Amino acid sequence: ADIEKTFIMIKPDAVRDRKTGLIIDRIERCGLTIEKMEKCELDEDLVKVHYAHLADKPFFGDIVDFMTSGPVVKMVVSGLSAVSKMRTLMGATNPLDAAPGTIRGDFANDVNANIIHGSDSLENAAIEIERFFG
Ligand code: DAT
Ligand code: MG
Repeated sequence: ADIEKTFIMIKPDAVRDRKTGLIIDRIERCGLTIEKMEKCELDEDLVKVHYAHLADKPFFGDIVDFMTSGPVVKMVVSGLSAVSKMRTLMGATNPLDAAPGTIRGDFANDVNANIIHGSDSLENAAIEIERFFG
């Protein structure tokens, strides 16, 4: 396994509900390292670029509204197989399908407001780190 960097974002629902610390604890317990972290608000254009792969879906407007509804905490997380390890730790996109013990399985109730984002490939991780941290 290689040391990788991935882009993680704690979404507005989790920040609002003060789950940031609990989520960071789970990430660090996996042996992963927080390299960068910043609380910020996203503008609509950035959200639209980030979720461009879903632009033709009927729920695209809901994603944009939700992701601009309050501050997020964006991070660069590093470690062995960080991309796939974070995807496993997060659980399935739809919390109904997310296993207990995963972040979404334990904290999320809504497919749109699903607590956390994590890059889905090493290639996208590099693109997303550049997009959000420049
Ligand atoms: P993931 O966030 O697991 O990478 P994705 O990239 O397919 O999943 O979707 C991005 C976000 O869009 C997801 O975290 C929540 C929202 N979303 C996806 N499918 C949805 C659906 N069927 N209804 C509402 N929101 C959805
Ligand atoms: Mg995705």
